[in-house]
Amino acid sequence: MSRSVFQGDKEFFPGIGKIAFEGRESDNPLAFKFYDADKKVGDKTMEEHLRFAVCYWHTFCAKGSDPFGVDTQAFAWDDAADEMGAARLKMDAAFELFSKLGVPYYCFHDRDMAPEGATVAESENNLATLTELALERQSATGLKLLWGTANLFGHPRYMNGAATNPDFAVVTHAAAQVKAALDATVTLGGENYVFWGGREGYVSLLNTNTRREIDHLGAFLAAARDYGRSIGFEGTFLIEPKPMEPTKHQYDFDAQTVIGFLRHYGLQDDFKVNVEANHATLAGHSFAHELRMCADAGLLGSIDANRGDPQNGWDTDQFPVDLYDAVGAMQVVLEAGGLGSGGLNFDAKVRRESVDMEDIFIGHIGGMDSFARGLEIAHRLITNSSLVQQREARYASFDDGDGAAFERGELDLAKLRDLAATNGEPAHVSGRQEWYENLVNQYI
Ligand code: XLS
Ligand code: NI
Ligand code: NI
Repeated sequence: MSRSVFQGDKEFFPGIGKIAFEGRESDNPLAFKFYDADKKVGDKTMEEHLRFAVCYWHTFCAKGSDPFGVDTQAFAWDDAADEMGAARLKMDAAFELFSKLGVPYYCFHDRDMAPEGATVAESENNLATLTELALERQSATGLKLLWGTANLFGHPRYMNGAATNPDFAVVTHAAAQVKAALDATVTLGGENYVFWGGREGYVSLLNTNTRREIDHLGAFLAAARDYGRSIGFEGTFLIEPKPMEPTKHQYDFDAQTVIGFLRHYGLQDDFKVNVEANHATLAGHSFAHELRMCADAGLLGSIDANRGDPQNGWDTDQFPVDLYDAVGAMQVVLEAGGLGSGGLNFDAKVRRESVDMEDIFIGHIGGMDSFARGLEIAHRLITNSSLVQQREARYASFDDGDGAAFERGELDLAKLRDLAATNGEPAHVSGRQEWYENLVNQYI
């Protein structure tokens, strides 16, 4: 194992070297079976298509606690004299893991990377100090920042919301955090900046003025956009929809809600959507549905790749291993022309019972292999099968004549009525869902 892949004085994942592609016959759990970074799929390599990122929070901060029990995992990087010392060790561990896994990107919340201080200024200094260190690590390893964000849900001050808090004083603290997190993101060359509004919603209508709260969110995001642009942020702002948890009803419920919100507040030229698989299913949608809604609107920004548990109704944030889902997602991404400046961020954590350090690697390897397969299968499905042509052929009646005139908005309701009367009962045309389903399975 070469020492060049880790950065600090201490190796946090001893015995694990750079993860290599060994192919599907390999029985090495610490090797890729399908993700071969340089392999071409169509005109781009797997690495260029998939743009994988590791998240700081689950991977280096969450230690297996749940509402019923304390941490089950122990991390050597927590073993420091003070919080700033622990934050430095955590960064060493993070860049060691990123490099060994061979992902091109990472993502973080301000508070994952640097501890909150006693004052706004102290918090800003802590983050600026760790940002300098991250910048050094990035230039030493070639790692890049997919997105930064601010944790506007953990501190008790945000219990009634951050940008949508009924108390203006809290809104100003949220703004201070976003300003500092934007500064850090720009310093680190982040390609996107995310807003996930865990507390931006309400628990009871009885004590909530939803109209004012949603207006405040619009004003807050516009201010963040203006500040970001003023300091040279050229990337994409992203909203990450989630219907609930922790707040009972969140204002960024699902993709369609966010798309409508962005257009209503005139934010659609700077903001796109970050779709998380587990949030899609919490909202009663499929992962592919949410991606498709964003792609149709030209607002597909990035992806938080994970999965929920079909029998559980919460954000379990498991590593994505469902091939059918990965194929469905990659089909939408490929048809949309790729992820642009977005990527596939593993917003996922190993289970509370997975307490070995190598489990973190195995989880990520499984997710990367699943999306590599999803990419190859979806690419073949689109280029070799007639799926796309068959789907488009269902709409052929709009391609010319009266159908095309209707699409152009040229036929009024009375004219449409006359066409129905003249042309009689339409033929029953099969939707052939089973044919499509069998085709996908054939390609898998
Ligand atoms: C929580 C969200 C969160 C965002 C970043 O459910 O997924 O992790 O991705 O704030
Ligand atoms: Ni997420
Ligand atoms: Ni989530």
